[in-house]
Amino acid sequence: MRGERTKGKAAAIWLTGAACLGLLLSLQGAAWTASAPYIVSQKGREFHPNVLTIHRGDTVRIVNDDGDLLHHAYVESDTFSFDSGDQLPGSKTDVVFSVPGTFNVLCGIHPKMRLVVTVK
Ligand SMILES: [Cu+2]
Repeated sequence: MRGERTKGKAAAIWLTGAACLGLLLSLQGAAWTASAPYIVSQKGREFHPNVLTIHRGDTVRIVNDDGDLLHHAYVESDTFSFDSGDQLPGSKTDVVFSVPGTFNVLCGIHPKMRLVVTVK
């Protein structure tokens, strides 16, 4: 009798632990989904894609995969500004768009490069 009660308790603790783990994993999954960055390439002196619609708080990861070229992404607007500094070949730059609106991401080195990001 006593032994069975202990067994029941152990099972209850195990189940609670499993439920917590499940909750933790699902929370992590949700966080990962929300923060998974949008990848933008800079190959050929162009942003790919060059038009992007995202949600407020989303991250855009700008990847300089353009051979040995240097890039320098920036945003200049009344409500949101960003400056990557020099983007070395192979480097990745994360931009979190925290403000809704439509923004031009430009390159300080290549004036023809433009990425239009709409933040909802
Ligand atoms: Cu550039």
